[in-house]
Amino acid sequence: MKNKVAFITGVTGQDGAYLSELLLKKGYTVHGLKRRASLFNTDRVDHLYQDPHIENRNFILHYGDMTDSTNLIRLIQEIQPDEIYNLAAMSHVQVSFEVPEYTANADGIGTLRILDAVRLLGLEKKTRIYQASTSELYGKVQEVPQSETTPFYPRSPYAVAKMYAYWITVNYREAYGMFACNGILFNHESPIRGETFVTRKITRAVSRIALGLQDKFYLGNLDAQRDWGHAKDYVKMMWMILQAEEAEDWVIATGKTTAVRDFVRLAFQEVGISLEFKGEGVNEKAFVTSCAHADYQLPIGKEVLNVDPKYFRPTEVDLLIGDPTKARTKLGWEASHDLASLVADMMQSDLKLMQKEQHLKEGGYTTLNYFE
Ligand code: NDP
Ligand code: GDR
Repeated sequence: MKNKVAFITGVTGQDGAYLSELLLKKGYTVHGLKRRASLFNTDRVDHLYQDPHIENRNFILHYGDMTDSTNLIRLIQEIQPDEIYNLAAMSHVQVSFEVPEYTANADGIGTLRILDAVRLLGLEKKTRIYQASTSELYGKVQEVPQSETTPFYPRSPYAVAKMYAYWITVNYREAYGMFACNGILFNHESPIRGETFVTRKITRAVSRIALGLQDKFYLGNLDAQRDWGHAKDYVKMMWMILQAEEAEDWVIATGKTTAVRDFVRLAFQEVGISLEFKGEGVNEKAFVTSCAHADYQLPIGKEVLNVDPKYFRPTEVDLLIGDPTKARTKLGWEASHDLASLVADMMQSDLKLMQKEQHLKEGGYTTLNYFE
């Protein structure tokens, strides 16, 4: 049987990298869309890279952009994919307030460009499409836990753009009989999560503080509650959604929620450090109360976290908690990581990374100055 062919937009992102690994293991040929950048931007998939001169490559990257219809049409025509995973997006909620029009173009209209390319090329019956939808669609709390039937109330330009993408996917499915599905995924993290999302920001900072490389760090809203899972579990579900008998929309979540403040506590616990939080709102701070690990000793009472209002969003999503019953019962999806193992995985990885930084610093190699 011929290997299946997948096209992944956003292949250089967190999910794109894990999904590529998964599909390659399943014997797929994987084509990925990458953006041209002035520096290499393929760190997360470099281990999958194959020399373009070898024959029968099964991992191939193409230049392109979600804002460029002609590029997307040409690539889909060349690749003739069995499955498209549309993961590319300007995915940072706070940044979307700074670049709302671009976000609408890449995340909203970008999805239309993919769907319409498939239609235009007459691939409606061949190509199955996964759309990376998000729990941000639920926004202002209408009901908890949030399921496939919970009404949407988006609270950021990112979420509004993703709402267009959600409905245009449903519309193309209904109008043209396409196998196009939304995975409404709740937050999922990993050691390769972007450094400016809150979990990775925390695990990086906690590792650096524990190793004496940093004094303290700053966060925004510590009260926000998120349903955090592991990205490795969630990309499995993306694949399962496209193997289902019928094209449908699916919530993927753990069903448990945790406040940002408690994620901070858990990360510090990984290095044996306990904290006490004092004060409220912008005056809240965290202090060290005990250090149980011989390698990570900080002064008792040391201030390690402050709140900086610059990280507050103009409109916030206060509480996300998903109900994954449909995915569990109809597709048999089970997460293999709980929050504790997610935090442990991220902390182990960041501690290793920061230990390298520590060695470089001790050897006098920390500042790379290209102009010297
Ligand atoms: P990342 O931010 O890690 O990756 C986004 C990817 O999209 C990167 O490869 C990025 O390229 C690419 N990209 C951004 N803009 C464009 C563009 N204009 N043209 C082409 N490529 C572009 O996101 P994740 O991997 O975390 O998320 C994957 C998808 O799932 C996103 O659509 C996100 O919105 C959605 N999502 C994520 C959730 C999560 O918790 N992680 C939850 C729910 C939905 P580059 O590397 O060059 O920046
Ligand atoms: P989110 O993730 O907005 O849920 O979107 P993020 O990690 O950015 O924020 C989660 C919550 O933490 C609060 N917060 C901070 N966030 C950041 N980034 N930096 C901070 O310093 C900070 N302090 C507190 C935020 O206010 C928020 O409440 C992610 C993205 O991956 C989206 O693409 C995806 O659709 C959703 O998850 C589901």
